[in-house]
Amino acid sequence: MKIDPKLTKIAVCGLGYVGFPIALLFARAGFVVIGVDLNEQKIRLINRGSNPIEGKEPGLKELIRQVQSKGNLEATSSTAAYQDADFIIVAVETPVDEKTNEPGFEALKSALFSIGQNIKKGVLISIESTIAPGTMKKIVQPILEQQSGLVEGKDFDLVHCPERLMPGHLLENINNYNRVLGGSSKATAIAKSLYQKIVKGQIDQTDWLTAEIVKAGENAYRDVQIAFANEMALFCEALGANVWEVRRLINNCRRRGETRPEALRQMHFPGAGVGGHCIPKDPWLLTFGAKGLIEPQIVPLARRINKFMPRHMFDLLGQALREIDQPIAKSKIVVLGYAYAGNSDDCRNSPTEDLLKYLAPTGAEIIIHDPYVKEYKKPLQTVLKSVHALILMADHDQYKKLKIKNIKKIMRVKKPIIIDGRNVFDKQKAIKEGFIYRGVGNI
Ligand code: SAJ
Repeated sequence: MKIDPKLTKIAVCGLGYVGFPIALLFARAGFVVIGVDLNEQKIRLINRGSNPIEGKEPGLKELIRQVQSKGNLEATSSTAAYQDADFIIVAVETPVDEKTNEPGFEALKSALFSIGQNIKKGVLISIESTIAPGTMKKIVQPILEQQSGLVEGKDFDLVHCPERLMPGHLLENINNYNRVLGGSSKATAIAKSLYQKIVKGQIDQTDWLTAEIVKAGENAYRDVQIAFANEMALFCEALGANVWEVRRLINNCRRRGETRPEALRQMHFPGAGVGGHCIPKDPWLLTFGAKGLIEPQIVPLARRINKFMPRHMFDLLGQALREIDQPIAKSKIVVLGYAYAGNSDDCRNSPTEDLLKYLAPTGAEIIIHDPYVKEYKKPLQTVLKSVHALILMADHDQYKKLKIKNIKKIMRVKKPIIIDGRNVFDKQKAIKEGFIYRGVGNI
């Protein structure tokens, strides 16, 4: 289908780390783009050409400048923006409840109500949010039809094109990653012509349900892979082996008869926990989709193992303190890394938040450091002074550059402790310098 950007209006619902870059890229491609968000502050920032997204995003500032000069992107809180849109892209959050691990889809439903009440015949709507299998059929289509009085497939088209973005690589991901596009053949053909204006990756057409399962499933798969690495770390601790050497040797073996490098096994990294906006949530979206139909085993178990790792860090600390009869209540402990991953400022679902819940009631003096998080940016030299133990939670480059000898000097305690959640420090060097060292999978 031929789409002339100059004559086509796109509305983007939700201007977060998914919607805002998408809006920019379609605007740069020449479309008239109107972004809709509830957050007035974000709207003001975008309309004056500022960047509402925290953290380093290569190319984003330049893209904002290009679009600002073209003047074809506007942000608003008014849902009337949907009225004459030819395409509407929905990129709102789909969190799961901390206690029930179930999604409420409040933001999605509210967006769909507003969109349904304002759409015109002939519009195509693409849901980019990650959703539980069955959501397109059970929630998205019914709300849009009820609110608009239109019939999906006849009066408007509806597709599911799940986002595949990683903070810190947003534009690169949108431009280059392959996409899954679920919907009827007519709808996906139209949507594909639209997405090809900004996506160089392959666009795989399928149905709604398959697209829903693919996105939630690919992240559940990653969570299971990480959980396997974490359980291997627990095996190695119990048996007195070094999981990092075990991992190296496992990954140095190809499947029988294989010669391709990608055939090497890919045991993931054990660590202090699994955070972020996707991996801790998407497995629960997958299981929610099959609720009452099957009793999943591996996916919930992987979540439990990964969720346990911050507790395990706390247990390793307890073991080390007991070894030197240092009461935790009288200890000064520094936590290195508040962000959920190395060299990121993103703190969503950070494993450190779980660790702090275990540390808080002990009475210990807790100091948090993170070079990427405003409130925890203090200089390391001051933070490490007269500290009994350091717990490494995120492998920021700054920590990898630390010299064990210097750390010992600054900590100025007889038997300092290192609890290494990301295999950043060299265990032998640490022990030689007089540290008590406990690494995940290498104690
Ligand atoms: N982690 C481990 N061990 C590993 C890998 C990660 O403990 O071997 C931890 C990290 O420290 C972090 C968490 O898991 O706390 C998540 O890390 P991640 O690298 O998966 O980062 P995310 O959350 O940004 O993952 C996203 C996902 N992309 C989407 O949902 C679209 C994921 O599917 C991608 O595989 C990942 O980006 C990527 O590598 O691109």
